[in-house]
Amino acid sequence: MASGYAMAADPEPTLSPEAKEASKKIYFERCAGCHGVLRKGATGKNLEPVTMTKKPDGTVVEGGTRKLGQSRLEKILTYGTEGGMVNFDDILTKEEIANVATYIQMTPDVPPEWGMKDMRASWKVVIPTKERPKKQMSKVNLKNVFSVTLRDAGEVALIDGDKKTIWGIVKTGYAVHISRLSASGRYVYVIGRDGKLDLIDMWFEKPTVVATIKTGLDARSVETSKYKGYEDKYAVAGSYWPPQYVIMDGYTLEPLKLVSTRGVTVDGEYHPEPRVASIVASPFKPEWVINLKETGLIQLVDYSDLKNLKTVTIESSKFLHDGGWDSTKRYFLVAANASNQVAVVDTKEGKLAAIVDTKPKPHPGRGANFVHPKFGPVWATSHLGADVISLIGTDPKGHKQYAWKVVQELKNHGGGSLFVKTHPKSKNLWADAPLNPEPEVAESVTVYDIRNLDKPPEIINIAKMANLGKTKAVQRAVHAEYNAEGTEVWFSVWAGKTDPSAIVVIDDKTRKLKTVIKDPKMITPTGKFNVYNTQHDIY
Ligand code: DHE
Repeated sequence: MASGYAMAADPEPTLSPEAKEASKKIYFERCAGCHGVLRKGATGKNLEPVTMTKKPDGTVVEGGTRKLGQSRLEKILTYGTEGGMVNFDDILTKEEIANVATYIQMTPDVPPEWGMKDMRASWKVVIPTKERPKKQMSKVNLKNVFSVTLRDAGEVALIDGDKKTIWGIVKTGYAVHISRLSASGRYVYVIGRDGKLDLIDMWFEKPTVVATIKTGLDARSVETSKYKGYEDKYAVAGSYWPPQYVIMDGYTLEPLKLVSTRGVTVDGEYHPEPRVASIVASPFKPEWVINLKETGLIQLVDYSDLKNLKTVTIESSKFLHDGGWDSTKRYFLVAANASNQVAVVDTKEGKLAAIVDTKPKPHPGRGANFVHPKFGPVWATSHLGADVISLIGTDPKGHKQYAWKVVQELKNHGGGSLFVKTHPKSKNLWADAPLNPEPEVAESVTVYDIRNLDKPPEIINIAKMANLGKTKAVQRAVHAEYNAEGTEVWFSVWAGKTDPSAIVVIDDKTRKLKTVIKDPKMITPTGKFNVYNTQHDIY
C-alpha cells in the first residue's frame, strides 16, 4: 500500500477504457452531486486521490481515496455509512462498485465549460409564443396538478390531483431534480441533472413542452420571476457544472445573461467549483436569492435591470444546499448542510439575520412552517446525519427570545431524512428517512401532531401501503407534498428502475390510506410539486 509523499508519484490505478467510461457515468449520476465534479467534497466527503491537510500546529496529514484503499472504498459504497452516505448494494452490481472504487482513486476528469454559444446552440423554441393557446384548452383543475419527477425514466408525469390519474407525460432531461411554477401558474419549468431545462405549457389539451435549452452539464435548480410586473417574464437556472447561473426569457428560454459563480469562499480561499444550490424568488422585490454551495455566499440578485445587474453578496456558511421561506416570506432559511448549520437571510434588509447551529447535516427541502404552541412561528428541518427534526424560531418581533434558535428537537424514526412537510390547513408535520440504510426505516415516515408535540409521533410504513410486493431495490418513501386544499399528503415509493413504483396518497386528517397511484409508466417517482403550493411557496 502506498504511503507518504511518495504516494502522489505512485502509479495511478487503472481501468479498461469501457469500465472507466461506465464508472465516470455512474460517478456523475450518483456521486458528483454530493462529492463534487472535481471531488472536493460538500454534502459528501472530499474524494480526491491524494490530499495533504495542514493542521494548525503545522503538521501535514495525508489522506485521500488512495490511502483509504480499494477494499475500504468498496465497503463504504456497498453498505453506506451512518453519516448519511447511502448504500449502493441494491442499485449497483458488485463489479460496478469495485470499478467505481477504483475510478475514485484516479485523477478526476475536468469537464468542459458551457458558455453562451453552447447554450444558444442547444436552445429550441418548440412552439412560439403566438402559436400557443390563448386560454386553457383542457378541463383539468390546474391548481391541483402535480408535476412528478420520474427520475430514471428521464420524464415528468403531470398528474391530475383530483382524479389521481396521469394527465400527460413529457420527455425531459435526465433525473429531473425540481419543478417550479411561473407566477401565473400556467408554465412548469423542470430541470434535469444534465442541465436540460424544459418549459411545459399547461394551457394545451395535454401538457406540452414549448421550449427547451441545455443550461449547463450538471444542474439542480430553476426559479421564475414572481414580483408584480415581472410575472412569467424571466427564468433563472443554476448549474453545478460549470459553476454559473443563467437568466432566460420566461416564455421562450432564450438565454439573456450568464453569470459565473467561481470565486473565494467565506474563509478567503479560491474555489474552482462553487455550485449553485437552491434559488428562490421574492414576492416583495424583483429579486432572487441564489445560494452558492462551496463558497457559502448568498447572493440577492436584482433582476429589474439585467444589463446593470445589482447583486448583494452575503457571507454565511459553507456548503449551502436547500432551503425555504419562513411563513412571512421575509426570511429565507438555507441549510449549510456539511457545516451543520442553517443560515438565515433577511431579504427586507438585505442582510444575514443569523447562523443557527444544528445537529449534523440539516436537509429541509423547503422546510415546514407552523405555529408552535409554546415557541410561536417555527420553521422545521430534518437531517441527513441525525435522527431529529430541528424546530427554529422565526418570529423576531413577537417571540424574540426564540428567534433564530433551535427551540426543540423532535425524534425522527431514523437519520437519512431528506424532507419535511406541513400545510397551513394541516395539524400534521411529516418527515421521511429515505437514505437510511435500514430498509424498514427508509420505507417509513414519522408524523407529529403540531398542536401537541409531547404526544408520541406515529411511524407509518408507506411502502407497505403501496403493496408492490418484493423488489430488488429498497422501496424508499420519499418527499411529502400536499394537494392544493391541504387535505391529502402524497409520498413517492421510490424503488429501482426495473421495479414497480407508486405514489401513496394519505388522508391528512385521519392519516389513513386514501389511494395508491400505480401505472406501468410510473418509473422511480421522486419529487412531486403541486402547482398551487409551488406557485405560492406554501410549505
Ligand atoms: Fe436534491 C432539492 C441538490 C440528492 C430530490 N436538491 C434540491 C436542491 C438542491 C439539491 C440544490 C434545492 C433546489 C432549489 O430549491 O432550488 N440533491 C442535491 C444534491 O446535490 C444531492 C445531495 C446529490 C445529487 O447527486 O443530486 C441531491 N435530491 C437528491 C436525491 O437523491 C433525490 C431524493 C432524488 C434525485 O432526484 O436524485 C433528490 N432534491 C430532490 C427534490 C428536491 C431537491 C425532490 C426538491 C424538494 C422540494 O420540495 O423543493
